[in-house]
Amino acid sequence: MEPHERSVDKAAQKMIANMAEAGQKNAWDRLEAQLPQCGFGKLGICCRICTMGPCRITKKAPVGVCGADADTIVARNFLRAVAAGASAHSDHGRGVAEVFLATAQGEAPDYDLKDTVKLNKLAQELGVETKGRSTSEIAIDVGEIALAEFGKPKGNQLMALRAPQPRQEIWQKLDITPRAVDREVVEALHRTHMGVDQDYRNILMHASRTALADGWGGSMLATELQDVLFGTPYPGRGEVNLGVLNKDEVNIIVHGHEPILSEMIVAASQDDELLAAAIEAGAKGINVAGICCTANELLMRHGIPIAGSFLSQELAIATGAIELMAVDVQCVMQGLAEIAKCFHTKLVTTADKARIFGVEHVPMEERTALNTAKELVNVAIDNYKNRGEVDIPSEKEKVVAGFSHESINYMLGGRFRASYRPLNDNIMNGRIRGIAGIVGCTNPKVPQDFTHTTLARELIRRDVLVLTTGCATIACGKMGLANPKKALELAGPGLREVCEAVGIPPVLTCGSCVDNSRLLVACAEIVREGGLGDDISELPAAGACLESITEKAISIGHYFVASGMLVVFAKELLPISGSENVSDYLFRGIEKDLGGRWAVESDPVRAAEMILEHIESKRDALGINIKKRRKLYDMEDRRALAVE
Ligand code: NFS
Ligand code: SF4
Repeated sequence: MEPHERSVDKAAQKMIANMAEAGQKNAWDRLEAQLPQCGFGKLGICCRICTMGPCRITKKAPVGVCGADADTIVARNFLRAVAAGASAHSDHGRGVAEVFLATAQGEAPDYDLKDTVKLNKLAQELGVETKGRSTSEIAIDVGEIALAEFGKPKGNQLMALRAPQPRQEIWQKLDITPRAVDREVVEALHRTHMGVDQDYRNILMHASRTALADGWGGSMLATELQDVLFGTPYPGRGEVNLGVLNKDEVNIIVHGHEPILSEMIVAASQDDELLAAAIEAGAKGINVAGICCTANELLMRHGIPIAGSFLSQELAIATGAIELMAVDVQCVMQGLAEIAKCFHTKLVTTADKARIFGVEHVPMEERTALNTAKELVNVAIDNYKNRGEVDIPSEKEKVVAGFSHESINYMLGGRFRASYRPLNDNIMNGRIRGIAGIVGCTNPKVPQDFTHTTLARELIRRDVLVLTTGCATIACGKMGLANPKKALELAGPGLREVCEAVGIPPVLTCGSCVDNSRLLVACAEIVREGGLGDDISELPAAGACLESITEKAISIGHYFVASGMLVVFAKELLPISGSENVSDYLFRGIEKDLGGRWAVESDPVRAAEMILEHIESKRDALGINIKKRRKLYDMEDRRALAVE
């Protein structure tokens, strides 16, 4: 496959070509080596959860050894994916809660609580007394309650109380209000064990509950606590793409998901002594850049540049310009170890739960975080002298990032009367047709960045405001869609007018994948603001992830669906088509239960049309599509009015 068939990003194309020339392998090559991939896996109809199997569903053998049919197997695989995704987000959240609590207790001296306004708001929501109490007293209580949310034996997720009342009632009626994350995930594994839950509808109902425990629990807590610890994002400038690497500086890449690591490396990189050491080593400075969601976290809060998304991790090393790549958890390819061997790049794992065989491990602990980060920066500086040839693509694009729920609110309503009113009004008057979230990954099965960015362009052209997170954000950033000047040119007249008046771009970069919880909060607040129905399912809004790869993406998709939204995935990336019943439920039946539904469409233009059609049908249902015609009354009309 040619580089341009693998990615639409010029910088990536160049590195893919370079790697091919040097005989180095990347994810695209490994995908080719895997072809043809297992058709049963794609359809979701293979089961290996017991040793009577593995079983695969065929015409000749329509059930497994235990008698499980395609519906059960597909539903079980789906629930297991949701459970794994929810676990990943929530374990990240729990890690943040632990550092948060340690910080409040004075046991993590290198961290502090940056946003005390948000802390107090959160405290009130969680029922923690704030009057007459010190920040650390409040934070200890908040930290303890938050930590308990992950594993408490009784009760429901407290964050779920943020959902609109009718939404909560729907969940109650179906008995799927999410309990502690641990409980939902353990129950998911229990139900999907051999010989337990064998009614696909019942299995999928628990998938909804587990996903909700992620969105309105683990992920939301991760976002909230990170904002208090590291600061709530406000819009600022940054740059995205491999061109942010600097030929004359010590380049450090932070890759993974938890800002617990990356925040400290950023702090260490600004240390005067280390800067002096870098200069002594012949470099002009220290350049930290991010990859994957940790990059989004840093860009959102500090304007730290992003080198690339998931599929650019190997390409970044192939520039020859990376002295150190420090990784923590999630979306880190084992293939990095191989490519790092071809260059001077030092690859280091930092999370005890995520090590790579043969790669040096430097554990990051909350008590000694800054020191460890400084050690790592030192390793990078020492490694500068070992650089060989460097070939950095020139591409980089300006972005404005940092759209948290709070900052969108302020930008719309002004600092003193923060509100979504102007947004609601402009949706009601039709200048903005609706809202779409474009989220998720980059998958080598799809040309990198193509579908995310095409979909974004098609939507803003149709006056739909786009919110992005995860690697989709990075894709949009690279293609100029998070650059207000360029993106406004592409926006439809109504959207453009509103964006210009309020001073926001038509594509809002909202952060990492746990920050999809910001989109849930925003939806709940838009409903609360009034005029667009009483529940999230009434909003003219939808979500899409056309380049998904991970189980996390399935969990995210499903919590949006279970929150009342339409979610569009690429057909070949949602492994459910082996069961007509499961597909029929997730594409249609679930809407009657939860107001949201899944859809599949791999073509981004058609996906945009599908989303717009959905948005217009919601607008019709809200009655905001009826054009009020100005009527000129004649005498007869007036008389008629008088009679009435
Ligand atoms: Ni989300 Fe982030 Fe990227 Fe996909 Fe991976 S980095 S958590 S899963 S690949 S968007
Ligand atoms: Fe086969 Fe049933 Fe065992 Fe799955 S649980 S591997 S379908 S026998």
